[in-house]
Amino acid sequence: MQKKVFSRPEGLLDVTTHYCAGCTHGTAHRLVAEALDHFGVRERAVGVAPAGCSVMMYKYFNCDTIEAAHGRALAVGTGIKRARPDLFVFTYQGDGDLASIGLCETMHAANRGESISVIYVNNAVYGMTGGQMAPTTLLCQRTTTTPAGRTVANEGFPLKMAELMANLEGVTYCERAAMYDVKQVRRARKAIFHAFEIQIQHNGFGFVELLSACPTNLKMPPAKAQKWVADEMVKTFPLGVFKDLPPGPSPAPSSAPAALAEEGTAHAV
Ligand SMILES: Cc1ncc(C[n+]2csc(CCOP(=O)(O)OP(=O)(O)O)c2C)c(N)n1
Ligand code: SF4
Repeated sequence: MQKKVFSRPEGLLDVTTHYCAGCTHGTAHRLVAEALDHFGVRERAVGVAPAGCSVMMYKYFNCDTIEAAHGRALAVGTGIKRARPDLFVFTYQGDGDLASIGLCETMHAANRGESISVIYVNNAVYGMTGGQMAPTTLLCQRTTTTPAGRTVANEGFPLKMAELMANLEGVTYCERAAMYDVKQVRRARKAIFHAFEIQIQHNGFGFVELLSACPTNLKMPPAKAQKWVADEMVKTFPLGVFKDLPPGPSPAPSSAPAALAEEGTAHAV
């Protein structure tokens, strides 16, 4: 009998995605779906979708999903997790969504140590809207809004989210991985699995930044775009684990504060 070595995870629906050829959103989706399967949380999982190329992830993931206004995935995720601590909540966000318009929500949810797993796909541009500069655009990188290349004087430095998140006390685990070759995909998979574990076993906030390729807006063929991630992006965004706290008492609120949970004790002010 032939041994089955590759199949579609249950966490992914059997549909064709709209992603461009060589876009690593598809790879990231598969890794998240594998983690949903592995931990058996698919039926109690809620994925919070961003505005961006992955806005239609509800068409691809075989679990409940909800759409947040641009950048507000972690605010929406906080509401879900606090109302229903039994659910498994993950956000899936691009760099424009998480690190630009949603930076405030991102930092505060992390600082509160919400029990949520964050998948942050950093492709150094605004993909969906046609390749404008993102907070993560590299210095000298040409985009439609930095046609001569990003400069420190005009646009400041690329924002390093994994480094920022690691400094927040509420964050339990934070890693930056990539997906430009098989070895890196395996590392990214491990990182996503660990972030899920941090929520499932320790009620903690886990953050995984995934360096990703947007061949369309880089105007490169897929293989060249992957090489660009490996050769150029990694210089600015070094890969590795930035924080991984040992299991301990969770800093995260697991439910609504007791005073508010008891009927009649909450007062309008
Ligand atoms: C309030 C608001 N402002 C702006 C937009 C337009 N918009 C949609 S997606 C996007 C950027 C997405 O870029 P990113 O998060 O990096 O995701 P990618 O498409 O690269 O995966 C912007 C600016 C919007 N939908 N809503
Ligand atoms: S525009 Fe870029 S990020 Fe969006 S689907 Fe295409 S390759 Fe992926």
